[in-house]
Amino acid sequence: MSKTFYLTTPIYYINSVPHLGHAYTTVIADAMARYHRLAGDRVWLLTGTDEHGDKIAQAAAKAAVSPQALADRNSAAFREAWQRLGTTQDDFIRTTEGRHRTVVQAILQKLWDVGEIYLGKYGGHYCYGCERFYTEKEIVDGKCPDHQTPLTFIEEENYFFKMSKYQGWLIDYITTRPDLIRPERYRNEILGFLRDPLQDLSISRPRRRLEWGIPLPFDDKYVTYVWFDALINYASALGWPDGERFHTFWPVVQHLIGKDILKPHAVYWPCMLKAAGLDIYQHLNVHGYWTLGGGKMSKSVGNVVEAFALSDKYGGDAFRYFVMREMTFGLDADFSEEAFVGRLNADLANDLGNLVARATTLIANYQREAGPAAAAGPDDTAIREAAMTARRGVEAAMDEFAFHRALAALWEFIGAVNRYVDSNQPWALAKDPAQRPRLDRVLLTLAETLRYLGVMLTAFLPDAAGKILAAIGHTAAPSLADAEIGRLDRLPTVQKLSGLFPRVDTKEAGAAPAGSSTAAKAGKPAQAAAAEPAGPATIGDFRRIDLRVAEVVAAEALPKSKKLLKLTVSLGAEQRTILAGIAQHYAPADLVGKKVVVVANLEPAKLMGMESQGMVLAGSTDDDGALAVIVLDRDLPAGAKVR
Ligand code: ME8
Repeated sequence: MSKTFYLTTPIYYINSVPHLGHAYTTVIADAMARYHRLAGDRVWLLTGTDEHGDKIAQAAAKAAVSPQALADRNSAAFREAWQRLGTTQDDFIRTTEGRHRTVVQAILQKLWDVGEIYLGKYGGHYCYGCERFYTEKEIVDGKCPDHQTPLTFIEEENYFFKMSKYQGWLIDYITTRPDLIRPERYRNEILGFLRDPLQDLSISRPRRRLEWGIPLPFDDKYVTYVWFDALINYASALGWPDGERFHTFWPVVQHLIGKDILKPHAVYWPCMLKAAGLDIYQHLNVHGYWTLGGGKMSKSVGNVVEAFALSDKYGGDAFRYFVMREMTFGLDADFSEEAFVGRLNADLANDLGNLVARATTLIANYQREAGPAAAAGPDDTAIREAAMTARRGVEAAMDEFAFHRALAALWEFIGAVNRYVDSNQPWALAKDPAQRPRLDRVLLTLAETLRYLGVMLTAFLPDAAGKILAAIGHTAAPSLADAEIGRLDRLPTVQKLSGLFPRVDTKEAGAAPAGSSTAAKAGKPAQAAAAEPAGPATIGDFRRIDLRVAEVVAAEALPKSKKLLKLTVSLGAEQRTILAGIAQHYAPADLVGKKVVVVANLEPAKLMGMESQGMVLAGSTDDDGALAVIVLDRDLPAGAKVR
């Protein structure tokens, strides 16, 4: 049965233009919405812009334009940004729209009528950047803890929402719903905050000080406090109180926010909803902050990564993959172009891109003579099971917004399929007519793997997924129900698909203008520069090194060493023992049968009391320690020279 799913992003302030942080939230919201559509759910994805308040009025004054003109211009910039990133929101709300203003005023009137709002006096330290008062306890060195700018003491008569009376109810509501605010660290943070007495919330600003806002319906000398106005967008966009859309989607509403706006969403908003008689959201999903070189990136500090330049340069899918894979949902992560390119090369170009190129090429090359396939053997069954495991992993991870875990589960599967190709060697099967049915089974398994990946990747890498599905002639709309292996008994016609994610030369990336030399800003040397050899190598230097293809015939872990694996390799005419420092990256069984490249004329070395007679070539990254052994992408006899 299809379910309904309603997800919102924050509505972004239009005093600045979109940056990486905004792009991150919107992209992961988009991936989540796509994922639910793939599962057949009825989905509504909302984003928009937050256009009232001091901050906007001040930015407009500074730019010598009217607040409305600034709002129009910058709201359009957000809209265009999402168009460039290809996100699929169903609605984009602006808080200056009539449909929103009407609802804010109706809710205010309702609360006023039932005595939830009163006129009172308040004096406090106010931050214009945050649009809020700070308590003595929160102030750091007399400054805003967020912006590090001086606060202004303001005393004035204002309207207050009786939030304090909801404290007990709110604590109880959160305590009895363990996954209301998630991940748990943010739930704990809010429960901690609620140990101190909760104050009433000032919900108005006098018009003599601020004109730019929604007038209070019961006193037009005041405009509505911007947070009270903004939060209501989630309901006004659905047509509260009685739109069809409201009835369909409100019962399942989930919010996605960054940790900076936890308090308004976890404290003010549920109290407002309760007072207005609306259901509380199902989940508040909170992500961490992107930093640059460990420092804060948004709001006060201007060093913002050009997310769009990176996305244009390396492709929208690469950008989506990086931000979803790199950040553990809920925690902070550091952004750098090197890490971006590292993941692009390792996970996208190498693991996924190569698999797609290999599988489509093999099928395209051999599909003409295809006949009835042999029955599925243990290897094929293992792939089918790995696919099911990965799908279950994705489903469980996506239930909790754990994008990083969903992708890790899929890449585990991609690794298994790459090993399946290595060990089944379809190119070798093709040489022996008696093996033709087995070859056809391998090709069928690969074709199904491509369909599976094309479907499963739709939410994460929509462009690449579309290309994979097109290459195998899958024209139906992708559906999670098709992410299953073991259904086909005939090969589909497949087009070769190579270069899905071209590798990025890290030398070029280091000097790249896009991302505005994030590495340099972050105070880190570009990786390419650090890896540069002392001087140019001559062809003569290179020829002195005897590189050979070697087949790993046996591999074992050494109980006393965490790092070394003992490999027995065949160079055709001879066998050698090589101790390779790859135990943290490979299980011995993963290597047996692989054709690798070794340095055959390396001076033997004694390690752990054994002689190592050569060296296995592997690529690795300095920063996150990823490592991959170099293997051949086509079969060659052991002992063949590598030049
Ligand atoms: O707060 N890392 O708008 P805003 C990750 N209008 N995400 C980041 C980020 C970073 N460094 N910087 C910003 C507002 N974000 C209010 C919201 S909602 C009713 C009103 C993202 O333009 C993250 O989603 O300051 C954060 O919560 C949001 O942008 C804040 O956007």
